[in-house]
Amino acid sequence: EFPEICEQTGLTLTRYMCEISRANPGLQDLETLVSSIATACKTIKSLVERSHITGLVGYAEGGGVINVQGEQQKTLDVLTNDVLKKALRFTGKMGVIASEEEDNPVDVFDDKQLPKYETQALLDEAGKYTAVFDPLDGSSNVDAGIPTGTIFGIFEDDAHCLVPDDDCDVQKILSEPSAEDDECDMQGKISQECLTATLQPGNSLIASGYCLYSSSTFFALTLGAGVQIFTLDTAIGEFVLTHPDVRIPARGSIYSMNEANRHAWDAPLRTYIEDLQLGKGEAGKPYTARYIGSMVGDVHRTLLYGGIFGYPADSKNQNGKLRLLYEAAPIAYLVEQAGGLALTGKTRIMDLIPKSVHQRVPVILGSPDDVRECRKYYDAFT
Ligand code: AHM
Ligand code: MG
Repeated sequence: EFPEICEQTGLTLTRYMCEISRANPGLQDLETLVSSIATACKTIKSLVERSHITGLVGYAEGGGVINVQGEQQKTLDVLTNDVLKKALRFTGKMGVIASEEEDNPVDVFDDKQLPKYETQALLDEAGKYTAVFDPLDGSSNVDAGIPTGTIFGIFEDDAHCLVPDDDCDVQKILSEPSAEDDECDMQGKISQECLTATLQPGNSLIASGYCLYSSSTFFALTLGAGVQIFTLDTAIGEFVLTHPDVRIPARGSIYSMNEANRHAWDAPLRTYIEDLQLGKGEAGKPYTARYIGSMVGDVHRTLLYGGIFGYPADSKNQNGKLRLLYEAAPIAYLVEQAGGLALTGKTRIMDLIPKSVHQRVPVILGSPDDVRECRKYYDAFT
């Protein structure tokens, strides 16, 4: 007797998405998008894992590349951004993307290496989704073998970023593909349509997730009906469902924040953490601390073990450090879908409409009882 192959492999992400889209024909596009992201994550896992062998370590282009946020990009930041962007482009379903590693939202077909008439032809077929992502979060840790992750979110919005010049006769160029490339200069312009597609609140996400590159490679996903976590089975190269319907514990016993910033935190947070340390909180016993400094790793642990994770505001960084659009909101969606809470302190992160692509926001998230307890300190203070 031979068991069915599916019984040996378990429920793969491929099969999970296939079943979801069969039951919900409206979600067929998401099947393609999730599959392309999962494939990109496998590539990123391999890039990260082999980086000391292939020499893909350190900073990009001799350390000279500073992104729009004033941060130095690592070689792997640039490469992994490209991997994810290309994977999404080839689905044919994606319109706009916004990434930590891109200064502005871009059309997924905006490729400087392609002749412009080809770009225009592709644009006409572009899909109706917008993706926001941080391709390699925690990359400052990556050369030391510390866990990193990819964060992504998907909105539905049929928009473009590229705007052809007024004198560009798109139809002519499409009908005569030999036309000179330079007839249409579409680069460097950001349309209002493009910003509207991108600057959406977490409430408008239709899917989000992360991939954690650690002792195992984990892929967490929500489509708005709970959270599923898959583990990469390297023997078959597939993500297999290992944590169905994840529910965050109502309360944990771990806090996770960068305590080096404690002197600059505001008073309610300092008091809250001190109470946790002294066992004076609602749990009545002391908490312990865990802080990786890679949000995906810290959030993954918080989802599974419970507790509270934060990158709060401090006197130096009034909006904390984490970016609303492609870090805080997609993770907030996952955490809420697992029964947790994600606040800036008092406000729900999911409700915030980003004003700019790289806007930062204070984050406090985790087990509902822990986050509510923390919130009480803020309420009492004002
Ligand atoms: P990055 O996107 O530049 O990698 O920064 C985000 C990371 C998060 O993963 C993590 O929570 C935070 O930065 C850690 O910052 P710090 O080193 O200040 O504690
Ligand atoms: Mg990041």
